[in-house]
Amino acid sequence: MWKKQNNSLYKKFEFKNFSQAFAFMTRVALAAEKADHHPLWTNVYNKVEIWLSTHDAGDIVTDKDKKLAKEIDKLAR
Ligand code: H2B
Repeated sequence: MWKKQNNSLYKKFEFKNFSQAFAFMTRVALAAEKADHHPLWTNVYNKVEIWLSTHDAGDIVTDKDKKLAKEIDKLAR
């Protein structure tokens, strides 16, 4: 579940290993670039944490974030 955290949508994803986590990040990177909407994220080994907000709108959550969040959920499967 995505949570509201500091004016952003936040979710933590966990994978089997680094390779799976990074493959996921690669898929997200391509989707983000296509949408011109880029995540703030961290990765340590098999964990990826993501925060989505719209800087252009003053660092708040907009429909762009909700849309990308839905897409990211699909890419995590
Ligand atoms: N990503 C996110 N998360 N929010 C934005 O407002 C945003 C972005 N704006 N990626 C885009 C790029 C903008 O800065 C460029 C100039 O298109």
